Amino acid sequence: MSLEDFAVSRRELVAGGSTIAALSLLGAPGVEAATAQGVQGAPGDDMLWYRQPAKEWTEALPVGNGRIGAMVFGGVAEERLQLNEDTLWGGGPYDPVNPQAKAALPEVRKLIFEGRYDEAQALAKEKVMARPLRQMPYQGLGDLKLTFPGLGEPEAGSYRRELDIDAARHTTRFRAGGVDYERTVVASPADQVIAVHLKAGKRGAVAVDLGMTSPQKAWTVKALPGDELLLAGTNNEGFGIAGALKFQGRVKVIVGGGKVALGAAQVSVSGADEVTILIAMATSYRNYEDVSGDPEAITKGQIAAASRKPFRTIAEKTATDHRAIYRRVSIDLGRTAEADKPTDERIRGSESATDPALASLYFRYGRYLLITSSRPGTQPANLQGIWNDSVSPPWGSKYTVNINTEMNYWPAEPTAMPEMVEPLIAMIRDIAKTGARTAKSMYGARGWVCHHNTDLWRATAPIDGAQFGLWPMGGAWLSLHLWDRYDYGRDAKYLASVYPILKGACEFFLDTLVKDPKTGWMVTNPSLSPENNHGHGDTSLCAGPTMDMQILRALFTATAAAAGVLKTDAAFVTEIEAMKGKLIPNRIGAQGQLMEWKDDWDADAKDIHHRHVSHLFGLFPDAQINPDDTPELAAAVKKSLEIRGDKATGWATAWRINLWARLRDGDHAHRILRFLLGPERTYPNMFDAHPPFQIDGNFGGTSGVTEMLMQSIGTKIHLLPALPSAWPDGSIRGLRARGACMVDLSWKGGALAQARVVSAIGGTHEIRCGDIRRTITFQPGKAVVLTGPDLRTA
Ligand code: FUC
Repeated sequence: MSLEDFAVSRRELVAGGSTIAALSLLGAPGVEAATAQGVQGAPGDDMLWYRQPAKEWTEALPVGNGRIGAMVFGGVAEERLQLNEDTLWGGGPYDPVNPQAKAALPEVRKLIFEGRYDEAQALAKEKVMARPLRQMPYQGLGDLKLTFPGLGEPEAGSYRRELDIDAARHTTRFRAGGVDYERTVVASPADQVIAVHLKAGKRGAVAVDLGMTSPQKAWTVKALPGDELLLAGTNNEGFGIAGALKFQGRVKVIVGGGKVALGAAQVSVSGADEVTILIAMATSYRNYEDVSGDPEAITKGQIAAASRKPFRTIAEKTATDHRAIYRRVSIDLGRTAEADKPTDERIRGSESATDPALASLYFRYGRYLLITSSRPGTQPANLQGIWNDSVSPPWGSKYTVNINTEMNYWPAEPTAMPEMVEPLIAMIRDIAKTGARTAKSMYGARGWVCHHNTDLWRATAPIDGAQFGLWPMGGAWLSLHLWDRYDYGRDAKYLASVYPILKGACEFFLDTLVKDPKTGWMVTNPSLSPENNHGHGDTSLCAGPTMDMQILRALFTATAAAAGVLKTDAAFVTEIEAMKGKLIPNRIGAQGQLMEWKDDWDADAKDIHHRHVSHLFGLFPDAQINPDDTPELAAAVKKSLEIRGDKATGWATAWRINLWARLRDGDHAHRILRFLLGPERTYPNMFDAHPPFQIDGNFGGTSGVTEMLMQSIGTKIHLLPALPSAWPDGSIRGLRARGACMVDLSWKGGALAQARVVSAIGGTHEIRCGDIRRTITFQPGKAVVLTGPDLRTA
């Protein structure tokens, strides 16, 4: 089956009906085997829990079905559910290419080649950057407020709120006035609603008033017959682009016993035994150029369908659908008594206590967060996944594609969540179209381009300051995820469907790479090494930074490999291979570091501890640099990492973990991981702190733990490449490696105990542990068991 077969239109998605069960086959029968095998750790190890309600948003806990989400505060007398729908962004369809850009670019290029970087930046600011200069922000939809009249303080020690990340369920429990209360929240992918259930240990004890508000500018809320509350509005304008979306949040109250009274904008329940609240949300967004959807019809349909099911059915189906993916992987890094403490206390103790299970919880939570923020048919996970209460969130809560969006998807393939990549692939299909317009009108080039950000409307022109935005590599980097999807799953039909996009990404560079007058290498210009001021002038603008060259090598290599699989385009392959040979190679500078730029400027950079480590892309996520094939370059990367230092923003800290893992220094990676999991980089709700909240660090951290335990590079599978001494005994099951492989492993006393590797399609792989290497030819679907650190086969 191909990914194409699963492409779910937004229409089907919002109409409900789960596609996930079928998707478990996606591109890798190996995934199925993992599902059957999945075993979880000790009870409670899949739990975030607290002894007090959330006060701040970063203490509240996220539920989501990929499309709609809620942050649950767990209040006693008042509960707040902060609500999101993933297509509620500012503005409407727009194309921001600056009409003056094409004419101005030759002069910008010339200034850069002449070393007049500040002048190049000034000209780019005036004539090249997008209009508007900013993209549209992702925004909050509203709040559902539940007020519980007459409810007293909980009895001492009785309060607990928890997020069960295995069942995808939030529960608040407490005892007040001698009565036990329990409130449960789930976000259902099958039923496309958020469902809340309120119950009490005494008949008639549930009383609640419901009201709604929105951070949007234009909205109304009213109570409707049928015990409904309707929040309806239009989205905000953004940077001069008029709002073009209608949205609705529809809430239905279903009571067991008791009475319901409707106010103008309030629904009140009294004397009930139990209450179910269903929340549906939708906008009129259909795709980046079509806003003709009908949120009224969608939310009505969803509420009508979900109302026919008891809460328990919705919650159980939510758990089943979630577990079908979540339970493919299990992890055990050891457990101490720390694991019995509330989650916020454990985060506070990350750097002082011995709590290996905190790292496994972070790993599991990363998988939970991707499953709940990116499902087939939804938008990809943005800078905040889908959880955002603001109308002007940091960096617009968009898709920053000079690292952040890519990092979101790093754990998807290795930790067996290939379906979760579908929204990213769908977005790449879109920006290949909008980016073709940008390539043509801005550069006069074939193919397509996306600069360092995109949004719901798939804008691809360069935004923000030229020193951040004038970077033509975002689309090329994203395209590598198209290849990875194939390389892990090996579905040739899918590959054929994305090949034109890979080819288009290459064509853009065949047309725009220019010869560096000093060296003769072919380089990008204008470009930059994200977003690092090189100190020659006050800018980052330059020609041919190392990262661009590395991304292009990876892109040309992947495209040539894809053409090879599809037996197509031999002449084109010759062309890109030839161009690959003209790119600047990775080089070592005067400090022994990997040079970040065409010139040895690393020591001149304005901030030598800069968060971005763009030029180390070649070691991770790519592998063109690695300790086996390019030991000198790997040593240079190490030097660069030492100069940069370990502490950085959340995502940048997470990247460093992956890099040290690729350098096979598990203890160093682990030290950084403990910092990432500590209170400076992790909020009480375990969301990554850039700061502020940015979800990429969660996903980068999940990937980092994976890279410490298993690395899949080409046809090589490296077991325990960077096992830290802090995790002497443990196991991980259900990981995936390239070539439709699945890997289970366990270790004892810091050495491999047993590994089980199976490839759904067969093929030859080098399995490695320490210095021991075995070349094994696998039969499709037949597992090979390797025992002990010397990889004995039976
Ligand atoms: C890049 C980073 C910032 C931030 C933003 C969303 O621009 O340099 O640190 O993560 O993306």
